[in-house]
Amino acid sequence: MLEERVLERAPLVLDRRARNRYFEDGFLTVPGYVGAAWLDRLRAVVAAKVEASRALSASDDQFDLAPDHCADKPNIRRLRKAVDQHPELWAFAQDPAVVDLVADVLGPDLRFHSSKLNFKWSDGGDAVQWHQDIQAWPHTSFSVLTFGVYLDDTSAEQGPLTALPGTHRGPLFDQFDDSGRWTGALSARDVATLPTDRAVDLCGPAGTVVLIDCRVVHGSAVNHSSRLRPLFLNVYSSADTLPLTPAPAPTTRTGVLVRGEEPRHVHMEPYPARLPPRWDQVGYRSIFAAQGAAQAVAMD
Ligand SMILES: O=C(O)CCC(=O)C(=O)O
Repeated sequence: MLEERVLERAPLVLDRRARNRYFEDGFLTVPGYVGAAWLDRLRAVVAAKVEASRALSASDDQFDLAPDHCADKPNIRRLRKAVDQHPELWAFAQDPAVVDLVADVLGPDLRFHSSKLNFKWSDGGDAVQWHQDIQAWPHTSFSVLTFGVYLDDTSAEQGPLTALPGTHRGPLFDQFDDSGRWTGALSARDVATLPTDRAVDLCGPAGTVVLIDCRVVHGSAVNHSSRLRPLFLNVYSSADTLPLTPAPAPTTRTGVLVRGEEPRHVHMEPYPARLPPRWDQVGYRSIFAAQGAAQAVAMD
């Protein structure tokens, strides 16, 4: 849905200033939006998944594990396809308060796209390099966002999401290397063109929500603290904005309408959408795995 049309509607939960800020910056932090009852339920899922991961010595369809993961000292990078891994996670993704917030910036008809829970483990959890999301899953328009909720208090030392304001209005950068391999990250050459000194750390107490436009350049630093940084991330689009390619990690809920009505027309915004790899053929584990593999190739 066009931004102008969204702005004609009264917001459900955000005040108008906050909603305008989302459109100006390309992201918004909503401190403590998710309350204690949901946080308890989500943390119980996290605890159960950490226990379950102890039985594994290699990544699988559910868990993306760090190389040093072991039963005694689990180190999960990501719970993949999160809404398929526990009914509570799908219940949260459809909760009316969650969907209201998404509706405030994408409009009344909403579709679910994909889901993950990034752990960013304590004492060295991986950095995520600067990237834009839409290149991994191009859609017919830019009316797509990621809704992230921090399950614990998150400060600058834990490697919070970090975003560059206004970059959703700038170029879409190639996320392939010079040999045509997917890197999932901007090249150093492109990063040098960006005002990284204006980066904003998206921190907040447990329950803080971050909304990230699909084009905004963002990343996160290493977690140098002694605490995990669990962040549950779900992607939604306006219902009239459809994916052009198979999702990197499709869930059984991908494409489900979570609010409103099926549209009659598709919203198309012409833009140079370089096609990502055929994820349905080559597979996709996580941004950590993709960026790590690209770095290993670069160092060869
Ligand atoms: O978990 C993070 O710090 C970054 C997540 C992210 O940007 C992504 O998965 O696309």
